[in-house]
Amino acid sequence: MVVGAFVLLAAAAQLVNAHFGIEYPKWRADTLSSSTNFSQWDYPCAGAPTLPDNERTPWPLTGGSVKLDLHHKWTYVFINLGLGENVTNFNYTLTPGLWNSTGNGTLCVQQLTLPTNLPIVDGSKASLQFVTSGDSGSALYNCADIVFKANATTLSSSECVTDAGVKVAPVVAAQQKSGASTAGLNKAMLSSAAGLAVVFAFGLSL
Ligand SMILES: [Cu+2]
Repeated sequence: MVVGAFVLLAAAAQLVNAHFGIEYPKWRADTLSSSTNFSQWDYPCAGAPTLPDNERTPWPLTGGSVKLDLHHKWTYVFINLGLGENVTNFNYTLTPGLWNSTGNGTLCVQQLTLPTNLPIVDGSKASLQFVTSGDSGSALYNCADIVFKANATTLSSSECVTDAGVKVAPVVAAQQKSGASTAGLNKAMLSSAAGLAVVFAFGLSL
């Protein structure tokens, strides 16, 4: 029984630290590391400062790749873009409709679509804000700094692989051109995640 209690405690401790990581573009800091004071609960970027220019990831002017390491059983994901050297306002969304991601593991999207008429040129600096939110409604934050480059490329399809168990779908269907919006809820969203919490806790401890 002592061992059992220990496993439960260890699982609970890991749940607190699970959250998510950014594998691409290079994130500002490893906010999962217990050797730093960054907290993914902190808006807008987990307390991590902007990277120096030579560490910004080059991104194509038509949109680049993102690769996340999701540790939760399911989560809503949204990615915002802010333009400039030292972004405080992430006012462009790159995930219209909001993503519902199920299954934990690697989620890779080879090319995110940029908003139309985005005022960027070769060399424009920008930052990406990654937000995930679960059933409690609280959000987790991480950021990555990029520079738009005419000669930048996306990850290749062999570099950008989503784990078999990970699925993603927009929560709200894209707006129709007629102006009538179809607010369709994703099927996966309707299934309750509450029953999975215990399974998830033990899954993490393995
Ligand atoms: Cu977590």
